[in-house]
Amino acid sequence: MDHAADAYRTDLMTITRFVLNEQSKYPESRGDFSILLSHIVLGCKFVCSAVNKAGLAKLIGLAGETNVQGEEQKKLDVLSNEVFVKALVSSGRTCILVSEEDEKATFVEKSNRGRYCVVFDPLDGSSNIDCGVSIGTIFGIYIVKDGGEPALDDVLQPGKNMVAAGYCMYGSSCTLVISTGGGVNGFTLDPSLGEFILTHPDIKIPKKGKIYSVNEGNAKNWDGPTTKYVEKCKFPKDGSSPKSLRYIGSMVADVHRTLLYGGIFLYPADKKSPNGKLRVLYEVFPMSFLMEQAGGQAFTGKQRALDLLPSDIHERSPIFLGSYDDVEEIKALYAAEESM
Ligand code: AFP
Repeated sequence: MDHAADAYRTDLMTITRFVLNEQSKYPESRGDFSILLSHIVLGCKFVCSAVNKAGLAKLIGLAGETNVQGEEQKKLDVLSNEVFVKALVSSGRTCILVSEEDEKATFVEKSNRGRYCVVFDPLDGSSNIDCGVSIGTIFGIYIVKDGGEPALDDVLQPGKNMVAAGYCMYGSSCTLVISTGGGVNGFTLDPSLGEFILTHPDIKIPKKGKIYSVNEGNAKNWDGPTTKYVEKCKFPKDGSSPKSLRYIGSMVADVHRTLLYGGIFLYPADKKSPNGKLRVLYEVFPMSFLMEQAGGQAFTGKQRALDLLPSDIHERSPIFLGSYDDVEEIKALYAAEESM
């Protein structure tokens, strides 16, 4: 009998234990971040349960409202947003919230205020809800600047200033991936325990991948470097094998696969959408933060994604992220075009 393996299986590293261990490395810590995270975890568990029950509970369907981007909101989006806003406000550790579903930022009442600003997309990939394909929550966390009243400038900061970022994927299992700036760790929800257990410690993205992930339906309108890059993926001239194409259309799922298997995920600019589609604060930044922490790169076509300074809470940006060497190739193509 393998007693060592048994000990491992019974010595569960829950996300709470993991965060408290991390916290103990900073004796001056007041535990605010751990409390905030426990409220985010609660939101993720609630949304996971709602997503799993959606078909049965007839939650699927339009709620008759549209969000900031003019897209139809589904009931699950509305529900997820409400759950996260309430969980974050009630943590008593937040001061500003920016949600994909709300046109304006939420400023938390003074009596309930803390130091953290949370930017999030409560349910990303909502067009995949009705067919049961993986969807997810994405979040990034800033600390409010010192002194004075919290202001929009506290969230209009470059992504490199985030103190933590993560996502929760509601798929065949519920997986929470998070970084507080010291690497990336993945936790899987054990439904029988109701606990997230560390299943993917210290995730590192392969240096080079064999997969590219993009909506090729937009190819007609791409710029030169993107067109050349995808052409290279399909018809490499250096004798290497062509890359495989995988595209789910849920950023969380596409990025999760990229993080684990390597490769590149791109949502480039095109003639119709010169800033791409994905939102800087709660899609591009958190995913770029995770990629860099896992040893990969994230590039906008012009600069390191985490250096971007957003001027609007719902701003969009093109994004190329994934394995270090793959992003290096797209950077070289943009540099070559620039020098022409
Ligand atoms: P929805 O929430 O409207 O499904 O959009 C999902 C998303 O923001 C992101 O999760 C995907 O990566 C991207 O859009 C897919 O966009 P396309 O449908 O244009 O490929």
